[in-house]
Amino acid sequence: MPITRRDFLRNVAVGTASAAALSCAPRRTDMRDNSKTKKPNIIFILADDLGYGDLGCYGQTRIKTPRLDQFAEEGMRFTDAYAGSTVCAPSRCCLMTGMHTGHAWVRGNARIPLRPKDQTVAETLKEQGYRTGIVGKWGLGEPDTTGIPNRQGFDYWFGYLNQRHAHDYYPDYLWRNEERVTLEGNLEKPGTQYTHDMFTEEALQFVEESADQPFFLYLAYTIPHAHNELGRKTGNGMEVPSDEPYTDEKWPQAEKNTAAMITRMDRDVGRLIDKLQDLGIDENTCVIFTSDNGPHSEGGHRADYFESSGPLRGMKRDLYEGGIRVPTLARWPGVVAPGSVNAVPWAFWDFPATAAEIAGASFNPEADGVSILPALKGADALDREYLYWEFYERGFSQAVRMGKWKAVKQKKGGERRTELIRHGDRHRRDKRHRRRPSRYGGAD
Ligand SMILES: [Ca+2]
Repeated sequence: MPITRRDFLRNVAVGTASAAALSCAPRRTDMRDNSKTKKPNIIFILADDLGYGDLGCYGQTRIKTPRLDQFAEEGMRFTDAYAGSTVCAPSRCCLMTGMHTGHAWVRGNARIPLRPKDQTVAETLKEQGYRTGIVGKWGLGEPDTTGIPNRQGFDYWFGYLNQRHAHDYYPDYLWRNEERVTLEGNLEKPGTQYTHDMFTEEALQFVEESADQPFFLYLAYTIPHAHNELGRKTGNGMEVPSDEPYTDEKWPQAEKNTAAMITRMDRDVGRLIDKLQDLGIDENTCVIFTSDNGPHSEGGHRADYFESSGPLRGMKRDLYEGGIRVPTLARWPGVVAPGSVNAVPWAFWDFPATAAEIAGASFNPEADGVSILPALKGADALDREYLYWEFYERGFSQAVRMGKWKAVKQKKGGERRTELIRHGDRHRRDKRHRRRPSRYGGAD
């Protein structure tokens, strides 16, 4: 049918309108350009009891972690990054307040809430105009105490307050800000709402809602921590909706589940990176991924089954390297060089000073940490003398790392003894873990 003059003009008008609409639409490149004028976003992703050897990019051969391996290729892999402590609560206190365990308010897994006077990284970032959110496991304040996230600088909070509660991957309730939220699905049919999956959805939503302003997201996953109470009852406390892709492996069920948990988390970290790219804020977002302490032998899982400590001696609750040195990756396109490896020693109490510097501010001058922003940009040394840890379970123990040296003081054979260890030396006498090539970082 021949086109009429009127049709022609209408088509042109629609076309023009469409072109105008298209030119106004926030294309990804425009958003990226705009995003560079904003303060950088910060996302800190914390795994729970993930060992130095649990990721492919740290030498793991059986547990599949393609997205975190890609994360390492696109960013920086630290060989000598340390957790705040060898168990959950003190490690998280160091991360939030910038103090090492010789100064931190929370130094053990007791139910001690943070106080109003404890300055947190979230408070500093909030003062700098950041929207601050935490999703996952907190562990630094029970209900109605001064320690809950909303009273420690977080605008938004969803997850477990209590660490023991966090053992259960299918609980009856969680907390959203100061409100207790019933998980109806788990009440009606136990095993319906897997909290890790809920945390991922919450994190994706938080990022989406915060994309047009600077934000700080602390995503504290509980994978691969054991559900210890379930483990004592059934022998398998490694809770996961599916053991895929390991169903057909000839491994004990708890090990298949452990591997499936880590691979599930790997997938979800990948989804979060994809979300940053889809929103066009990838290049204005610093993402750090790490673990709160070394691997465990709990819930039917054994730390040595997949050699979760890699080449390091010890595991969770040790101040040897396997208890505190953790897999740590940083990704920030345009700032962190892709595929870089950095051996500079740093620890959780450096995070607040780092986040503050990224935001153009400074952190509590009484804190112990220093900013690792120079290391993120490629520096191989930081201006500090030593790193220090102390730990109160199984008797009082201490550790210090200075340059190439590490000392561990602990009770052995009824008396407290100090071992001086040259960093990078192999521990041939320790038969608990087989040796691995040093390219994945030296043994302690
Ligand atoms: Ca932990």
